[in-house]
Order: sequence, then structure tokens, then C-alpha cells
Amino acid sequence: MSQPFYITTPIYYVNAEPHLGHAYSTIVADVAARFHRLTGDEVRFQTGTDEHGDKIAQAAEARGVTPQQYADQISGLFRHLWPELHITNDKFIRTTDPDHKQVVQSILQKVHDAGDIYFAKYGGHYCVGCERFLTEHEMVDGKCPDHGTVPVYQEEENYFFRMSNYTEQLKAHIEAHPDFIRPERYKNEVLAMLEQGLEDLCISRPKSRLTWGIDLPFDAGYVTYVWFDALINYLSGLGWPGGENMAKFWPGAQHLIAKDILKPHAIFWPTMLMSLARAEGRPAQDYLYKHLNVHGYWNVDQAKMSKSLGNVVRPLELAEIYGVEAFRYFLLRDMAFGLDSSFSEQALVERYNADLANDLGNLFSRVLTLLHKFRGGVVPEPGPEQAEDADLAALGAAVLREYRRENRTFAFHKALASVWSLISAGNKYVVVSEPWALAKDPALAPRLDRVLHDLCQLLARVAVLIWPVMPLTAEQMAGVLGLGRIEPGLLARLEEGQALLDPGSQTHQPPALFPRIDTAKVQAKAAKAGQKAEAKPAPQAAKKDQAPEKAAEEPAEIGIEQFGQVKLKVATVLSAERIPKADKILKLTLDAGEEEPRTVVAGVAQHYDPEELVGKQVVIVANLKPAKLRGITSQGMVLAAVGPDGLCVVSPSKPTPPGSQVR
Ligand code: ME8
Repeated sequence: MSQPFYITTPIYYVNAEPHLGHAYSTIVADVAARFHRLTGDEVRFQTGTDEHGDKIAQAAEARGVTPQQYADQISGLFRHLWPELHITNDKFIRTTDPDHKQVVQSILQKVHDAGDIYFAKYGGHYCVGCERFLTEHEMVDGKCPDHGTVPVYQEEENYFFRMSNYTEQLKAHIEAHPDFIRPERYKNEVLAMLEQGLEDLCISRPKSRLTWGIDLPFDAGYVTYVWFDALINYLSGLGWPGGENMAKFWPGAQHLIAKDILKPHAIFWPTMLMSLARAEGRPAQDYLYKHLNVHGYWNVDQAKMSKSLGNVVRPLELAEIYGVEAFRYFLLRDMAFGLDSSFSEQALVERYNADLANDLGNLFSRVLTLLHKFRGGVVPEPGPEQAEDADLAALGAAVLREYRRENRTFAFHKALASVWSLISAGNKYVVVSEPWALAKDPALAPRLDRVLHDLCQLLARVAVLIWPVMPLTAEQMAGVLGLGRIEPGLLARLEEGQALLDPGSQTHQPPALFPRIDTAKVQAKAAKAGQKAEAKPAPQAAKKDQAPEKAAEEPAEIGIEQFGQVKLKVATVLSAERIPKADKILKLTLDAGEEEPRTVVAGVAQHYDPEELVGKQVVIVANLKPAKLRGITSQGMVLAAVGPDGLCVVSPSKPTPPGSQVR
């Protein structure tokens, strides 16, 4: 049954540029949103930026700009990154939005009027990194365990939220709803915090110390503590207090965070919501969110990601090299949801080659190549069923059940593993049924029909199931299979046991979904860079070194008309230059006989000095989709032969006018 599903990411501080960790949370939320859309649920997905507080004020001051200017700039980086990673959020909220500020003030006033906020003098250990006072229990050797800094002892008069009053109520709620916080380890952590007892929460900052915040509605001398402000985004983004979105989406609200902000989300936020419910004379259930989903931390090559270590991973750089789809897949598949994981580019490449190039890419190209060779690309009527067909169908049904269950509980890595078990079974089925042998005997035609039919249906099923994680690949597969767009109803059809493809429907020739990447090169580079994350294969090298995959060893036959679709041209190199911090690629400016020179990025920097290439004639693929590599838009690709001593660019054997066609 269709249900409203509301998913939020943390709203990110605007004191740092987006990195791998932010990308991971937002991609996970996107996958959850897409999965629920696929099931037919009505979905709302919110992300945004957290813009008030000490950290932002300090970062702005260090750059000599106002906090608002600074927040505008960094918030823009987040907002613009998400479409590049194919994120489909419905709302991007900023805590400096006027309607958010108003909601924060209304809630503060209500909670204050209900007697849950009081004024008192307080002395405590304040950590700027956490933007909060730490308790004695939380400090390790007098330091903040997360930031490694000694908190500053501060004494001042402030407003306090009576958080401690809600300790027992929160404990009871968690015990009665064991999956309120998941995975379980984090629930246990929270119960342990509650066991130690809660203190009241300081929720104000005097303006003498900080002005960059939302004014307290009941005392103009103070601004709101950043967490009391930020957490409320989850309600203000729905248009609290009333309205259609509140009524529809709040009851199904799920938050997604990493373990670093467990306490604010598992303790501050539910107690704030309980207090708000009390102030409005409603049961706490009306306001408590449904689930808090907590993931672990990405480290980089076993170390914590930090600016000072210089190992901050920038999501776009990886997505440019390996493609957004592979990047999304790797993040979702490699991290067991809830546990920490160590990022390395080598791991990404290995997974790419094993799961995407070998398993998925190979199955897709094998099946379609066979279908085109033996049945003209037409999905056959299924012949009689044999035991191995029934086994494959049973596995398909089991995978669907597992897929729904694991995705619903945020165990995306398990859902993907399950889909890949089906892909592996598909590859084995090809080997066992030997379609090429069946094709030799006309008497076995019904058997060949059955095998090809079932394999096509399996590919269609896989296309639907990978859609939340790799939407473009899924759509591409669906297009080739003649399935059309992937829509919510398709998952339900699969679950009802319906076939997705009609016998007699025409498929298209398969493209190479995931050309193989040369691991040896990446390993050598990683070793050279001392296992640092900056070792990256050149983008073009990744594409051209695709050979060892089975399908690539024996490329399918193509017709002359297909070859004719590749526009090859002669071009003369006008200039060639190295690109800072990219030791494999050169930026070439080419005269291809067109009005304007073209820019093409070529992966030949280790085989040619830039000077050697100037004046040389090359052959380019002129109608290749432009691609951005290291921030440069490459308008084509230079052909090169892969010789034993490295790359050797292809040239016409005598001078030829630029722009001449190559056939
Ligand atoms: O805490 N691995 O913002 P923030 C995985 N503004 N995820 C990571 C990560 C890593 N190494 N580093 C960051 C704040 N994240 C507050 C939130 S919400 C009302 C206010 C992700 O910019 C992860 O989601 O420090 C983590 O919880 C979040 O970024 C922290 O983002």
C-alpha cells in the first residue's frame, strides 16, 4: 500500500566545501527516496544548509566577508553539487530562510510559554567544533573526543531547555519502538546516554558573544543556540504548523545522519518534539519522527578525512573520472550501512571492474549480443520450462522480497548484494545453457527461445532494481530492452510475478555499460602516491584500457551503418599543455577545420611532451558527447594505438587538410 515517505539529510554546515561524507549521506537519502518512489509511495526529500553559529561566523571573519555572504557562497556549492550527482531532493532549505526563522521563533515561544525554558547561570566546557557544552562524561582526557581540542570553560547567564524532564519518556519510547533508532548499535548507545541521565540543554548565546543567529523571541539580548535552530528545519521545511505537507509527510518522517550527530538527533530533537507536543496539549506520538537512520563514517585510506591531512575526497572529481553511476554504486555497496568504511580509489576500481564491468556489463552485452545473433534482437516466446529456468525464477522472486525488506531498513548494501546474486545466477545460466550450442540444432530452437526469453526478462528485472542507485544505467538498459521508462508500477508488476517484456518486442544493440578499468595502472599509481587518495587514473586512460572484459575481447559485430555513426576527423594540434595536478592528461587545442578550434583532453601526458604534439596531425572522434575532465570540457577524443611501449597517437600518413573525414 502506498504511504507518504519523508526523508531528510542533515543540513550541512557552510564552513567547509562538500566532500565525500556529505555526498554519501545525500546519495543514500536519494536512493531511499527513489526506492520509495519505485514502490509507489509519495515521497518528499529534503536537504539543505545550516548557516548560523560560531563556526560560520568565525569562518566568514577569517575570509573578511559577512556571515551572510559566506553562507550564500558555500550553500550555493552544496545546492549546485546535488544535481550533478543526480540527487532528486524536493526541497533545499537554508536556516537563513525567513520562513524557517519564523518557525524557530514560534516553537521557542510555545515551549517557553509552556514552562520548558528557564533562565540561569551556567559554567561549562564549550567545544566550538561541536557547538555545544560537553559533559564531563563525554570528554576524554579533558578533550573533545571528536575534535581533539580542549573545550573552553565558559560561564554565562543563558536560557535552558528542560531536557532532563523528558529522560524517562524518551527511554520508554525507545524501548517500546526498538527500531526508532537504527541500526541497533546506535539505539544502544542512546540508551546508555539516557542511563547516565540528561542535563538541561543551554539553548541561547548572549549577543555580546555571538550575533549570527536567530533572535530569541522572548529576549532580544540573545540568539538561539544553533542546534535548537537547525533541528527545526525538518518541520519548517514542511511548512509547520499546518498545511498539506505537514499532515501528509510528518507522520512518516525519517531522518538520515552519520554517527557524529547522534546525540542532537536522538536526544535533543525528540525531547524538543515531546515538549512541543506538551505545549500544544497533544500526545508526543503526534510529533515524534518515525525512524532515525544512522550511518558510519567514511575514512580515507584508513585515516580520518581532514583538511590538515590533505586527504579530503571531492565527490565531483571521482564522479568525473568513473562516472556518477559507478560512484553512487560504490558508495552504497561498499559501506555496510551503520558501520565505518575506508575509502580508497583502488577499492572503487576493483568494485567497478568486478561488479559493474564483469558481472552486470558482461551479462547485458552477452545476452543482447546472443539475442541479436540468433533472434534478430526480438524477445522470443518462451519455450517449455525446465528445472534450471524454474530455479532462476524462484531466485528472482526471493531477490525481490529481500530487496524490499533490506531497502526499507536502509540496508542498501544487502539489497544490492541480493540483486548481484541474481546477476551472477544469470551469468551462470548462460554458461550452463550454452545458447551458442543450442543454436546449432534447429530441433533445440524452443529451448533457445526459452533461455533467451528468460535472460531478457532477468535483465529487465535488474534494470528496475538498480534504478534507485544507478538511474541512468537503469534507464539506458530499459531503453535498449524496449522497456521504456522505469516507473513505480514496474516493481509492483514484478512482485505480482508478471513479465516486463512482451515476446515479439524488438531490442536494440547493447552499448558497453561499464568499460573495464586497468587496475594495474591504478595500483601502481596508488603505490607511487603513498596510498594517497589523489592517485587517479587519467579519464581517457580509464576508457581506452577496457579490453580484458569478455565482451570487449570479442566485440560484437557491427554493421557499416553503425560504424558510420562515429564521426572521425583529421585535426592539427595548435597547442598542448599540461594540467596542474593531473599527470596523465594534456589539454589540446585542435584545428579540426571548424569555425573555432576545439579543446580535447587526451590521456597521453606520460607518452608525449606537450611540445612534441604541437603541429602534429591526429585523428579525433568528433561527435563524442562533451565530457568535463578536471574542470575542462573535452570536445572529442584523440585516437591512439595501445602499443607495448605505451600510447601512440594515430596520424594520417601524409599531411591532410584539417577536418578531413576518416573512414
Ligand atoms: O553536523 N563520513 O553538519 P556537517 C560519512 N550542521 N558522513 C559524513 C562524513 C564522513 N567522514 N563527514 C560528514 C552538521 N558526513 C550539522 C547538522 S542537522 C539538523 C545539522 C555527513 O556539515 C554525515 O551526514 O558537519 C554527517 O552527519 C554530516 O555530514 C555532518 O555534516
